[in-house]
Amino acid sequence: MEGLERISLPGRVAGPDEGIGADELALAARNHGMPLEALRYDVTPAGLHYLLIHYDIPYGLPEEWRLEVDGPRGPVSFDLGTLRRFPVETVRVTMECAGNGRARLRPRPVSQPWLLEAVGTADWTGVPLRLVLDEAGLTDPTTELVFTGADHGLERGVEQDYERSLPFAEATRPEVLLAYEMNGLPLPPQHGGPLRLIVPGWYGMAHVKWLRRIRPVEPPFDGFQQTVAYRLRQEPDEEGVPVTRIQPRALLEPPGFPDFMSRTRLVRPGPLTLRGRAWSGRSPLVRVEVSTDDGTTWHDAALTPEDSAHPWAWRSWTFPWTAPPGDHVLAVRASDTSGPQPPSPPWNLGGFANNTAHRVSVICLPS
Ligand SMILES: Nc1nc2c(c(=O)[nH]1)N[C@H]1C(S)=C(S)[C@@H](COP(=O)(O)O)O[C@H]1N2
Ligand SMILES: [Mo]
Repeated sequence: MEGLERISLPGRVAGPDEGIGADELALAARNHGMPLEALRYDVTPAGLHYLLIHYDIPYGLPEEWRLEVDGPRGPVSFDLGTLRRFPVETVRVTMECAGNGRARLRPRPVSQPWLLEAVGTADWTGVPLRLVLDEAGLTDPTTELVFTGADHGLERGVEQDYERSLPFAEATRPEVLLAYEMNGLPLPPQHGGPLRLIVPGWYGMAHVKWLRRIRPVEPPFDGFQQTVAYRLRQEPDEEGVPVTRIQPRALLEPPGFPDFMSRTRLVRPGPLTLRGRAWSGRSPLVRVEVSTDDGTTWHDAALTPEDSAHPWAWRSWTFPWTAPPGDHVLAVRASDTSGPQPPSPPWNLGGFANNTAHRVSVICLPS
């Protein structure tokens, strides 16, 4: 096979005994996850927040950055100084990659091999998108808006700029931001600096980084990241269902201390507090349940009430456990008003939205 053909193959699933390959390792080393002990922070320090970058991080100086908006009277260009003069909003958002949980699927879709660490919560500061759309005269509710990043690459044989669209009604929700700060500092290059889109409640792919252009189109937008990638499908030729909002999930902050290689958790016998975070971008959380017997019995955890100041951020939960010596599998699952996390992984070709319960093996040492 010629080189270009070889790198232009469609997505595939791994064979029954196929381990993570060098290509997946290369992606995993570029796109790091949030170490789960960082679930302890309300706001994830920027360096611990997960990263997902399809192509290269584009080089862009804040003072030279321009956002082009294709308004009905022609293109309008905004520099960062102009964007900073709009009303400023800060929104605390839990962001999760749609591929989180992919590496646990069988068969395993070959791509960025996330276990469960593709999540983070940050304070994003910027201008509500609808104010900028208004200023540019983009007010037609029948349109879809296309957001283009400055990054460029080849993906399954298609050369492209990273582009995603949102229906007008979603794009103009008050919490959608053009963000130029993360956790109170200028947006770092790896997180989309100087300027990115933030779409609270949606999986990561919607939050276009290095945003350089917004244009209206008549729906449906048929870009690669909209119609080829980020669809739930069982077969390659299916139209599929678009990936949109974040499904409910709870994660356990790893208790005790780890074994270096296996990451198995070790705890000492006696009372301890299990703790973690839970979130959903689909509807409000109603409960978090914990199992200390690998999902045979479930018990309600104490879930902190929703903080009205931060409706898009994860919530904490705790559960008291008296660990007896021996081997245990702990599990945790969240429910929102649309239902619980599913008992078995929802398989699809892209490996998206696998939100089965988090299971953690724990060895409780002899007393
Ligand atoms: N321009 C651009 N935007 C992008 C991406 C990208 O590769 N290019 N990756 C998307 C995906 S898949 C995710 S999960 C989030 C990750 O954001 P983070 O790296 O700041 O955590 O960015 C999204 N925005
Ligand atoms: Mo993602």
